[in-house]
Parts: sequence; C-alpha cells; structure tokens
Amino acid sequence: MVVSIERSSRRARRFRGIAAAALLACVAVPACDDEPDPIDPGDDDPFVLAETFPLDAPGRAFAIVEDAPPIALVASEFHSDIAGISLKPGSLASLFELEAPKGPRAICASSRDVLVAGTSSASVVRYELEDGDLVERETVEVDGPPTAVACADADGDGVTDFAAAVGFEEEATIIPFGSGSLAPGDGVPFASASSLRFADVDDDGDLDLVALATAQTSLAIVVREGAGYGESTTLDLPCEAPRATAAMGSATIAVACDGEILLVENPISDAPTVTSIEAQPALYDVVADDFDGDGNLDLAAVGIIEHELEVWMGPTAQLQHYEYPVARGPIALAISRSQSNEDSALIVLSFEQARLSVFEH
Ligand SMILES: [Ca+2]
Ligand SMILES: [Ca+2]
Ligand SMILES: [Ca+2]
Repeated sequence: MVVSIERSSRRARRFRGIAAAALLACVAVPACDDEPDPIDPGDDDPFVLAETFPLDAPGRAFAIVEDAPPIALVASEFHSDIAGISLKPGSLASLFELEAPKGPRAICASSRDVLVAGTSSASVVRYELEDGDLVERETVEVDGPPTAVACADADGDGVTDFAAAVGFEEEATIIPFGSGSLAPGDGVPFASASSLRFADVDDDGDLDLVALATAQTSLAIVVREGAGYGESTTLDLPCEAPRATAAMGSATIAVACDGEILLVENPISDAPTVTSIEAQPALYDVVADDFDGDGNLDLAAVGIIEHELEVWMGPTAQLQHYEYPVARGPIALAISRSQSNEDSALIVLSFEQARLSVFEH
C-alpha cells in the first residue's frame, strides 16, 4: 500500500541545496580546527556546551549505552573500528577501541546490547557490554550490504530485539531478527534504507519498524503483529533529502529533511497528517524526547551546512527554538539521560572535525 500525504502547513525555507561533498571537503583544511565560538547561554537556554572530545578518526555513526557513566560508541567506517568513550561528566575519556566488521556504517544500542552493520563485509555483528568492554557475541552474514540497524525491546519482555536494512535498490529488504539473537525472520522488501528505527506507529504498545529511503523520499512502516511483522506500508514524503527519523511519542514520526523537520502523525492511517517545522538546511539527524522532564515532547536536529544543533522545546503547538554552533560536519545526534529524567544530555558527532560535543541540560 502506498499512501500520499498532504502537509498541514508550509513554511519558507531559508536555504536550499544539499552539499554531501561538503562533508568531506574540509578534512585537510587548517581552518577546520577552529572550535565553534563559545556559547553565552541566555537565562532561558535549555542546554549548554559542557565539553568536546577529539576522536582519533572521523566517526560515521554512534550510539549511547546507558551504563554508569554512559558510554558513546563511535563507528569509524574508514578505519573499521569502534571507539568506546566514557561520557562521565567533566572527564570524557577513551575506554577502548576495537576492530569492527568492515565498513561499519550503522550502530545501535539498547540496554547493554549493541548491533553493528558491517557494510563492506555484508555482515551484522551483535555485541554486549560486559564490565565496561564490548564483547562480540554473534555474527551473521546477510544477502547484501547492511545500511541501517535498529535495536529496542519491541515487545516489552526485557529482551532486546534487532533488525537490519540490507541491500540496495530492488534487492533491498528489512530483516527483523529473532528476540535476543540474530536468527533472521522473513525479509520485507523496501528500497535501500538509510535509517531504521523501532517506533510504536499504531499506538498499541509494541514497537513497529520504520525505515527511511533517502533517494526515494519515502518511509516504509512494518507493523508488529503478535510475535512477527505484517506487510509494509510505504509513504511518499513531501520534503527533500530526508536523512533520519525519530519516534515522537506514539503514532508520530519526526523526519529530518533539507530545511525542515516533518512531523508525520498517524502514519499508517488512511489520512496521515504532516506538519513542517522550519529548520537549517541539510539536516542529518533528529532526536525526539522529553528532554527536560516537563511532560512535553521536545526535538533536536543537526545540519551539515550551518553546523548547528537546533533544539525545539515543547509543547508542540508552541515550540521554543534554540540554536547552538557545533564542530564542523555534525552528522549524528543522540540523547543520554542516564543522570535523571530532568538532566538529559544531547551528544553530537561531528565528522569533519572528528569530535563529540556534549550539551548538558
Ligand atoms: Ca523483546
Ligand atoms: Ca505498535
Ligand atoms: Ca519537554
């Protein structure tokens, strides 16, 4: 089933054009070593840049394991390694560096379980965090390059469930794996996915799968039915260059596009609605959660042209907008809420300048 969706509002975009090449263009330029200007937080600024951490190699993807303290896992696609960085407030430190499956392009974490997509090696590897170390548990070969992975406890039984998007173009599928293992379930055909998430799109309490295809500007949603998954619904997105998604509570998906975030409500109903929030060009990642524990869902996104972290604090009808400069080439964003619900941190991975930036609430 393919569903077309209409926007509920349109807003002017400040800038158009994607410069994926710009991501790489700056690596050898001395000016890239410049740190962003220090931020003078206003009285009501919800976040402050607390710390930056230089990485040995530019990271392509990262995930946070909520240990005590939390650990950032940064996958370096070109060096095929995974760096573990302790996010202990005030003293970020390198914990370990381990060999990854070749070309790690995507990584996810849930509880102490970690999944890594080895894109060049057409394999998916499951790790577990044990005594502060990442221990390899299982490797499966898949029918094509895995381009995205997802980890979450989809059915609430305390055991992590895994999924991967595998292959390009006509050969591409979404593979739900077994509970706690990488026993492959039935693949669901979908265009090559750049991102894959567990999210409760039908608001029935279990987590469904949401895949995003950047080239096709479409979402595929695979609803969980009992212990398995049903057929997929495809939605064409009314935006340009969508690169990431986030679950915004139940039944709403936030999509990071060029110059806007789309909020897609009730995506599997007959009439999904889309609201556009104006944002910087070339968004690369988005997260949604209640950052400050006030009961309203909030949003954050990063973009690779203006090199900013943008934050919108809820309620959704009256979002307050904040901007923070970050190290060049911010391509990934995650929330860490290990300290307490009111004390979350936003962690930004910058590719060009090979840095992690920690914004504390
Ligand atoms: Ca489970
Ligand atoms: Ca569901
Ligand atoms: Ca909030």
